[in-house]
Amino acid sequence: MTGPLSLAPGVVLWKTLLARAGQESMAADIESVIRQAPLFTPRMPQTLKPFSVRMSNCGELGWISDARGYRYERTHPDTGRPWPAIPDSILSIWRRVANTAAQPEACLVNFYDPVARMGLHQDRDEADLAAPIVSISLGDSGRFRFGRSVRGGKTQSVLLESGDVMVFGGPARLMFHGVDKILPGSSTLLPEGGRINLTLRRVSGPGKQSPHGSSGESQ
Ligand code: MD3
Ligand code: FE
Repeated sequence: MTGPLSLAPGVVLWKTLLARAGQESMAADIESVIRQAPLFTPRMPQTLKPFSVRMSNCGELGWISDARGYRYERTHPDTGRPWPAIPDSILSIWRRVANTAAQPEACLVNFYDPVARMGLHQDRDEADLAAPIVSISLGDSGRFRFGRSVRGGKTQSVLLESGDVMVFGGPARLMFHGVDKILPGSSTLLPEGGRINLTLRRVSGPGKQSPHGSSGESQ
């Protein structure tokens, strides 16, 4: 681990923040999450076109996309059960890099097979744009592209490898970003291959310090 690299204002990359043993135990934790909350195939709201990435979630809120739009829900779209808790191995990465006292409310689990990709988009379904987004990569490497806050702005690309952690905050929070390609066979972490990306987010507006027996305020 070489310390944080600043790639652009608000964009920080921690190469190999997780060494192999840490990657292995986090992969086992994610396997358990996926047993409780199976991967589903999200669809574009208007066209119903399936995403090539399959998804699950842990945390109080999970991101889903279907005919009714992009949104956060407390339960799994197929099982109807609440999402499993965010494993401690993942929360401890947030505490190390997010630089905020707030806890993440949502952890999106993206699974990329060798031909999956994610087109350039912004993450703007969250009321709290003050908190950063933290992204953890496991398994095969992915070519990640990010750019300006407007479509058509310049972009740069970076290879995200297993154990890398990225933080996007402040001026980078509404940047366009996506995953151009997966490099099959580039990691031995996941027995069946593929790439897992974990995206940790705050969702509720600032000041809504999630549950712990809170007064029950809602958005
Ligand atoms: C930059 N996932 O799930 S995570 C997503 O690798 C998503 O699976 C990608 O984009 C993946 O929405 C990239 C890194 C990421 C997440 C949020 C961002 C980068 C970001 C928000 C603003 C700028
Ligand atoms: Fe995104």
